Formats: sequence, C-alpha cells, structure tokens
Amino acid sequence: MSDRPLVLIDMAMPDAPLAIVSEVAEVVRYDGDADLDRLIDLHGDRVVGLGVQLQTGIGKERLDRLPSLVVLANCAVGYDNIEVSAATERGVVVTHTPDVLTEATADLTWALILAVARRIREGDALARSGAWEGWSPTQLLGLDLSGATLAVLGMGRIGEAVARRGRAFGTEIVYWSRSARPEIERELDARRAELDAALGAADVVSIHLPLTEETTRLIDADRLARFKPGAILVNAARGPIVDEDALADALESGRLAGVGLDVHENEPEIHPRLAASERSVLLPHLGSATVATRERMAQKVARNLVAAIRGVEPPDRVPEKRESLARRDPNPGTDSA
Ligand code: 8YV
Repeated sequence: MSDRPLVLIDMAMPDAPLAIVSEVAEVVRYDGDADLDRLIDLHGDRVVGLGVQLQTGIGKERLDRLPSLVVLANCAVGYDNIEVSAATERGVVVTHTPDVLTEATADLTWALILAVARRIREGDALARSGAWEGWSPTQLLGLDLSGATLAVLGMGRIGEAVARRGRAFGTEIVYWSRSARPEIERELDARRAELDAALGAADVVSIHLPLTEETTRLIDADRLARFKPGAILVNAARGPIVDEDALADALESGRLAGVGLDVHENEPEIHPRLAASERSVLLPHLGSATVATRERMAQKVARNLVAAIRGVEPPDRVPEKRESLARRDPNPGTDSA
C-alpha cells in the first residue's frame, strides 16, 4: 500500500459503481467488522473515507481511531448504525442512500402484506406437504385487501410509495406522520390521524419510520392492544421499533391475524416464538435487495465519497441531527426514509 489517502469500503457492495473512488484515493475493500478494525489499526491515520453497511456500527470509539476521516458513506437510507452527532463533532460528513431504494422496499412491503393477508406461506407449505386433500371452501381463508384500511406509520418516501400501491389494491389509506402531507391526502384520498386512532382503524399496519429514541419499541404491548382485532402488522423499516415479545403474545393470543417482518429486533437473531408461528412471514432484511437497487446504492456511496473527499458538498448528506420529536409534537409521527 502507498501513502495515498485511503478509502475502506465494505466488500458486500458491487464493484463497478465504486470504480470512480480510485480517482481520489486508494481503495481497499474489507470483509466484516473484524477486518475493518484490522485495517483501521494498520492504516487508521490515512483513512479519509469509509463506505459501510448497516450492520457496522460507527461510534466514538471507531471515529477516534480515524483522525483523518472526512466522510462516512452509509450504504442504506437508514443510518441508525452511525452516531451522527459524534461524527459531526469531529467534522466528518455522514451520507446515506435515499430515493434509489424506495420502490424496491415498497414492493417488498407489499409482498409481505399480500403474503400475510392471503396466507401464502401456509398455502405453499400445504401444497408441498403431500397432505393436501383437495379444494375446500373453508381452507386458509384470508383478508380482502380491497376495501381494507391500510395504516402507514411514517409518510416519508417509502411510506408514500407503499400508500400509492395501496390505492392500486383498493385500500383506504390512513397515516401517522410528523408532517402533514396534504398533496398525498388529496391525491390518494388519505387521511392523517393520531397514532392510536390509526392503529384502531387499520386492517393492515405498515411501519416506515426511522429508528430513533422516540420510535424504539413504539409498537409495544399497550399499542398492540389498540390494534383492531384480526389486524395484520408489517415491518420493513427497523426491527427495534416493535417489541417482539409483545408481538409474539399478540399473535399467539389471536389478537393479530398475522405479521410480516423484513426486519428484526436483534438481527440476525429471529424471535423463536415468531419463527414458530404459522401466521408469520419472516424475511432476512431484503427490502432493497434487487440487483439494480444495490447497484444504485453503491453508486450513491461512490458519488458521496468522491464529492466529500474533493471538498464538495455530497449529494446525500444526512440531516445532522434528527430533532427530538417529543419536543415538537405531543403525539408525534416521524417521517421515514
Ligand atoms: C439495507 C435498509 O440497508 O437502506 C436501508 O435503510 O435497511 C436496506 O436498504 C440494505 O439492505 C443493506 O445493506
């Protein structure tokens, strides 16, 4: 390795979009957190940029070992893995990958909604089992989505894309969000409500909030008790927004008809009682997992790294501090990615 400025980038990003980073620095790919720490120990004072995935936490400890760091480019729209205030204090720019994964994540959210509402997992298992005895009028009856009410928690980019798909499926849209979205209300005939009212009205509740102090365990036993009996919960945002023990209770008691989770409280652990339930559809955090979306995310990582290292404002700097929602609104919603 030379004495050139160094950029460390997680191996799991596709190569081609990252080629431009070599114009401004030497690039080394790392494989997992232990390898990142090894490289930081060896070359920490040369590292000007880091391209990380969401399972890599970057806090004070790692930042202090990176005295030359200029930019921290997260390959995700959510950035709860990064202590943004600690980075900002040290003059490090933090960037993320908004917009390019909105449609893929909304598609996956609807895949979960449909799978849970129409009991796809149970049907697939029965069809493969050899135990299917033929068509029956009472077999695996599900929920009609046309005419159902969909509550979107967090009417940010992804929440909006999910709501648009909801209209195509004939659902009524109610939403809970920090900011009113009058144009969405007009266009999708959506209505804004307080959280408990939205939960109580919905047949399907879909979470599209960032993970913050205010949203951690937002959906706990108390909130689950406010759901309409027989409702469905889907989460493709961040696992810790839902108290999984309370969710398992609500599923086992029959209070909820089903859950669809792309994200989990303690990834990669899967809650054993949720895994044991026939009425859960569980995915390993696949929201943005399409070939083209991952290419576009890496492209954003590359452009953000290059711009910041050149001293230009990067296209996707994160807001430096999410305001404390509680201070703004006694019953806050938060806009998601
Ligand atoms: C994952 C996501 O980051 O963007 C986010 O916030 O949760 C996902 O896109 C992605 O799957 C990556 O590693």
